[in-house]
Amino acid sequence: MTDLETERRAAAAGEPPPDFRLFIAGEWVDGVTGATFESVNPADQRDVIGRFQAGTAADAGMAVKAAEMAFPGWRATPAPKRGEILYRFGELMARHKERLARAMTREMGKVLAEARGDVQEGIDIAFLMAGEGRRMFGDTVPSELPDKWAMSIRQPIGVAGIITPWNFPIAIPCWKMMPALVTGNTVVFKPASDTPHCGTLLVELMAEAGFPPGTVNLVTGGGTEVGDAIVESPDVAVISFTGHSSTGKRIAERAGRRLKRVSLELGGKNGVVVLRDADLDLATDGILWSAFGTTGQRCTACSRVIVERAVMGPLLERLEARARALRLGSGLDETVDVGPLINPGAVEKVAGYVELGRGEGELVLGGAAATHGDLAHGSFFEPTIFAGVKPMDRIGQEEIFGPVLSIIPVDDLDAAITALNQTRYGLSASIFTRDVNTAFRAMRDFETGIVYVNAGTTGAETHLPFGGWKETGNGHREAGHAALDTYTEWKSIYVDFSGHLQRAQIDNQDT
Ligand code: UN1
Repeated sequence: MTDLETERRAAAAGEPPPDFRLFIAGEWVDGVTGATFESVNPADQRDVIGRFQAGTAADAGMAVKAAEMAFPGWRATPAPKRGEILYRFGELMARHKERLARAMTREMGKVLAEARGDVQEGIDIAFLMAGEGRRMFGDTVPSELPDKWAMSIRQPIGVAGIITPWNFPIAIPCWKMMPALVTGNTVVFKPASDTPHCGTLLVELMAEAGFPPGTVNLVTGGGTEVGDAIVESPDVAVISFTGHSSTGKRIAERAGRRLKRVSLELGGKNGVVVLRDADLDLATDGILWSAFGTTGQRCTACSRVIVERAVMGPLLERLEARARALRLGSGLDETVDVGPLINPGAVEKVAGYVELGRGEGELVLGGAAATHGDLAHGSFFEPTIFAGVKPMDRIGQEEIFGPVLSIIPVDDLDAAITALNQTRYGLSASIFTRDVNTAFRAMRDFETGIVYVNAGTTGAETHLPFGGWKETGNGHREAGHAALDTYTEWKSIYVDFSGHLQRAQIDNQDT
């Protein structure tokens, strides 16, 4: 029997849910108040996963202190040695992949295949960043003066505050913590309140991998208690946050007052453009996967299809038939296509957008919470499609974060590019076309951080930069080498071995 089955059986037998603790300075400890909150399975609210410490500012303060104390030792550890611990952590995640994936599906709801992908993304970034321990390239350049050396190196900033969302509860914390740690920063990690179990399991493995006490600290609890304390702490040098735009803006304002570095990964309103020459079956596959995978709860989810009128009918027909056939249910059942939304509040929010959408487009599929049979115990919502949406309609503009797709008809490629860019977000976009010239125009003109050609809007790999333009973020990137920029300061170093004073820009000029 897996751990998960044992836990679920215990829960069903009425045993109290297990208690989990904070991880500070290498010890598992209770929060100062002893107050707890529960994490429940979104596919079945009766299944309580555990009780977690409702951390406070005091707990966050202790975690920051521990991270501060650990910083000098970790910073002084050679980067390749730090990288070895990341490798061990990646290997541990690989060994525990199935257990982590099942725990994720139970706590967050995404179907198992996707949960395995989420864990894999964590493994991938751990290995990528482990390698950075032996790279972390700077520049060595010729000096303009004789007998002088010029180079740049990266150095860690200090304590990194890592505040993560529930939709990728393993991958995103790894995206942030791996580059932070390999570059020599120490970490205070606050996982989303909907997925504290995933965060805890991750930190358990990090401790096992051998990160020294205090390098990684976990504080569960609410955003206004723990998150704000981390953001406000003068001893936290850099914040990395993924989540709602409104929260991101608040964090940026507060951190800005302290000139604290902040990396924000916020909303998206990702569009797929389908042109008249597209392979419509392929486009249908790509759109379905991007719109209804993870129940639409990806920052990269496709929520707009911008289609040339000439092929709107046949595309819509395909989408509707395929979306109608999607099976809803617990993601632990391998035959299920679409899991639940994260919680009842999300169902309400999505339902609100559907009401709004009724006045803007034509509802062609779904539109309601799914409550038949066992689904009544969870937060399920039917895959929903609106046709005839105009680019500036609210359902065509606002991030819904649920299984709601808007079809926006346009006349031609120019109109498609205009509509695609007519949003305040800019995370990912895709185009389906067989014309290479058209594909290159889209690659050049889409105002997004990620562009796909003949694929959906999801599926970024960990070794290229991930992030968006405009209000999707504030210019930083996760993943790839670009992630290192968030967690390091550049130091440019000049060594003069001429034995006399040489003045740059002056002594090597004739006048
Ligand atoms: C997110 O939704 O915040 O490209 C991350 C993707 C995934 C990551 C999504 N690799 O959809």
